[in-house]
Amino acid sequence: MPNTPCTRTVIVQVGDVDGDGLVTRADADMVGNYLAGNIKFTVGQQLAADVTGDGKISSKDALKIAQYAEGIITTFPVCDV
Ligand SMILES: [Ca+2]
Repeated sequence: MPNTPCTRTVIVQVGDVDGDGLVTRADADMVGNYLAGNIKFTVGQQLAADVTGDGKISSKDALKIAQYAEGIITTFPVCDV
C-alpha cells in the first residue's frame, strides 16, 4: 500500500496575528515583538502577519497593520489581486 498523502490547510485573516478576529493595534504590536525577537509566530501567524505578501515579516507589515487598524487603509497589499 502506498502512503496516503496528508495535507493541512491554514486559513487566517490577514492582519489578525493574535487570532481574536479583529485587526487592531495589538496585532501590529505583536509583529513588533516578533521582529524584536521577543515572541515566535506559528505558521498561521506568519501568514497573517505578512500583509505585504513579500514572503517576509518586516516593519512594513507592522506599519500596514497599524494603518489598517486606524482606518488609514482599508485593505492589505497581499489582498490586492
Ligand atoms: Ca487581532
